Amino acid sequence: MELTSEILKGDVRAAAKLMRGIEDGAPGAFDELGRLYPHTGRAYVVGVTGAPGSGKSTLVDALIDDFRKREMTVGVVAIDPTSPFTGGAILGDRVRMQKHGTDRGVFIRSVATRGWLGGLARAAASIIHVMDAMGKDIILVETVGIGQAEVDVTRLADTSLFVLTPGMGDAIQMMKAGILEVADVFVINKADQEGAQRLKAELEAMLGMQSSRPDEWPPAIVLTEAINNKGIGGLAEEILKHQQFLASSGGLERRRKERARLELIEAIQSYFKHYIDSGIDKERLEKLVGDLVKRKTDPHSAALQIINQSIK
Ligand SMILES: Nc1nc2c(ncn2[C@@H]2O[C@H](COP(=O)(O)OP(=O)(O)OP(=O)(O)O)[C@@H](O)[C@H]2O)c(=O)[nH]1
Ligand SMILES: [Mg+2]
Repeated sequence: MELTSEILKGDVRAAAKLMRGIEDGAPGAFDELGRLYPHTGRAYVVGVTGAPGSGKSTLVDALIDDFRKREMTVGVVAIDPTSPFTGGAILGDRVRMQKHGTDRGVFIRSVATRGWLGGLARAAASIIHVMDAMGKDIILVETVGIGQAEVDVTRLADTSLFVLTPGMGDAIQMMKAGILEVADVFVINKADQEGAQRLKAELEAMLGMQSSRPDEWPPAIVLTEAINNKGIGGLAEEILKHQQFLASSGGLERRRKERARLELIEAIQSYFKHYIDSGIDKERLEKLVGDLVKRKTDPHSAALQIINQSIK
C-alpha cells in the first residue's frame, strides 16, 4: 500500500481503502498511518454523544451544512459500540451519504468496532487521523450512549457536545456517568417538545453546583430543533467559541497531550493483547493451568512466569 500521498491530496478512495485496511488488520496499514501522522493535528475534533435517539445524527447532519456554509470542510465518524453493522449509525450514514454524496468537502465513515485491532478509542483515533491528513477542517465524531467507552471517545475530542432531550431523565443518568465533568456544550435537542426549558433550568442548577475556576470554560447550554434546522447556527458558534477559548487558554495543548497519551496507552494495550492472543506458548500455558489446579503455583506468579519468559 502506498496511499499516503493520495490521502494527503484528499483522495476519498485512498482514504477509504486505508480505513478498511486498518479495520482488517492489513499488513502495512499501520505503517501508512505512521506516515500520515506528521501531517495530522490540524483538524478540530468535536465529539457528539448522548442517549440513543436523542437526535445526534440529525444534529450532525445540520452541523455539516452549517460548517460548509462557513467554508469549512467536514469529516464525520459515526461510532456504534453496541451494535456494529446493524446499528442506527450505519443506516443514518446511508441517508447522510446520499445527501452529502456529491460534496467533496464532506467525508463520512462508520466505525464497526468489533473488527478493529484494539479498542474503540484507537479505532476512532485512527479514522480521525486519516480525515485530518485529508485536510478536513472539522471532524464530528458521533457516539451512542453514555458509558465509559463514550467518556473515552470524549477524550479524543477538542470540544465535547452532550445531547439531551426533554423528559428523558437524562440529567440524572449523566451525572452517574461522569459526563457532566467532560461535556463542554450541552445540547437540549427536540426543544420543540414539552419540558425543554425545565431541563435547561435543571441543568443550570446542576452545573451551578460544580466549582469552576475563573480560567475554566463554563459549559454552555444550547437549545436546538435539529429536525427543523433551528438553533444550529448558535450551536456552531458555541463550538467555535470554545475552540477559541481553548486556543487562547492553553487548554487545547493540554487536551491534545492527553489525547496523545490515551492513544499511546491504547496502542500498547492492543499490542499486548495481540501478543497474548497469538504469542503465548500454548503448551507452557497448559502446564501452568495444571499447576494451578494442583495448587503448585498461583495465578499471579504463573502470569509473571509467562510474561518474563515471553517478552524479550
Ligand atoms: N421532535 C423532534 N424530533 C427530532 C429532532 N431531531 C431529531 N429528531 C428525531 O429523533 C429521531 C432520532 O434521531 P437521530 O438523529 O437518528 O438520533 P440519534 O441520536 O442519532 O440516534 P442513534 O444514533 O440511534 O442513537 C428521528 O426520528 C429524528 O427525526 C427534533 O429537534 N425534534
Ligand atoms: Mg445516530
